[in-house]
Amino acid sequence: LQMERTFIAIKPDGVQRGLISEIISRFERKGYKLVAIKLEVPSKSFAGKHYRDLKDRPFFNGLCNFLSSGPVLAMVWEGEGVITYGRKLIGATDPQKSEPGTIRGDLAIVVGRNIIHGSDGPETAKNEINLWFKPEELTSYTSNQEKWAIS
Ligand code: YYY
Ligand code: MG
Repeated sequence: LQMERTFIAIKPDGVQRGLISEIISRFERKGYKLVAIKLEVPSKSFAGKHYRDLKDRPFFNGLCNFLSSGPVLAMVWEGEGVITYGRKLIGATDPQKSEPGTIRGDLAIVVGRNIIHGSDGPETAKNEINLWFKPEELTSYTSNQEKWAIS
């Protein structure tokens, strides 16, 4: 059974605001395993690929400009239920509606600057991991935490 993986990215606003360690720690403390990480400035066309499902939305152009406006911290996290629970950790898309205790609820105010991306399902997780990472950039290792965090 291949353990579930999700694509998580700290957007340029989260990086510029110095929230990298705060955000990583929430996934790390939960018990999830980091299997890939890199900092890069995506091109606008790459941002368009990442958000291709939203290409007909009025905010698409601004969203792609924003994502390509500075460094993005791209990551892959692994663990049981990490796709769905990762979205719970992140909170609702609009930070005005995100619960306190979530990343967006605690750290963001407006939808256009909501600091973090997370895959919304198994298919998008697979596609986004493949878009952002080469297979050899994904590490495979046993975390010594596993026997404590997982039954
Ligand atoms: O997956 P998630 O990031 O929570 O929301 P999506 O509906 O996939 O939208 C992607 C991205 O687009 C969102 O994080 C902010 C931006 N956006 C926006 O600027 N205005 C909206 N009304 C909806 C989304
Ligand atoms: Mg989405």
